[in-house]
Amino acid sequence: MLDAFAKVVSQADARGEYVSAAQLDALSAMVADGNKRMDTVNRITSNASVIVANAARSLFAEQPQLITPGGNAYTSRRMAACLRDMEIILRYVSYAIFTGDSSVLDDRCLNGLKETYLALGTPGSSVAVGVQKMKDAALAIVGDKNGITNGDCSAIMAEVSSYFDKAAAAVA
Ligand code: PEB
Repeated sequence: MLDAFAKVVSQADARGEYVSAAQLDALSAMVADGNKRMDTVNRITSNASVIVANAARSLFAEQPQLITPGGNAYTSRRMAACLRDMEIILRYVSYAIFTGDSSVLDDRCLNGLKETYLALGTPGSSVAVGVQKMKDAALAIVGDKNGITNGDCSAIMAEVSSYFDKAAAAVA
């Protein structure tokens, strides 16, 4: 599990080189915008249950076969497993945003997840749709200009998108 700094160090070490000026510039920009990152994580974390519940509701409205008899989220046990999975994925995405690196998401959540869904007979493509819906909800909450200092949040929003996209692509 790496963060943005450890990632740069491991790459530099693999080449036997010092951290480059370009890498220092990139990390310096990341530190300068650190409040945006912390606010982003805080907003997603404080709204996690709403993000999960609304994404799941919307997924089941679009794909009602999941919650009809025989469906992959039919009966409370499977519904609970489904909501739990979405919560787990959102939690690892929040860690990736926090550390500025996707390795925690890759190594501890996405690695083998597609194969797990295949083995379970759970449609990974539906999980991917659920993840995309969590992304839309999270971006709306992160980008909400109310109650926060206004600034350019395009870079952190793009980064947030990339982690959700990565999770969706991993299970689709
Ligand atoms: C991954 N999900 C399930 C299981 C595992 C995971 C390992 C099997 C064990 C269990 O049931 O608990 N666990 C989960 C995860 C990590 C982990 C992400 C990462 C660290 O450790 N059903 C649907 C939707 C979808 C869904 C499409 C969006 O209809 C999910 C939610 N996951 C789902 C369901 C099960 C499951 C298990 C329904 C139960 C499957 C079953 O028992 O039939």
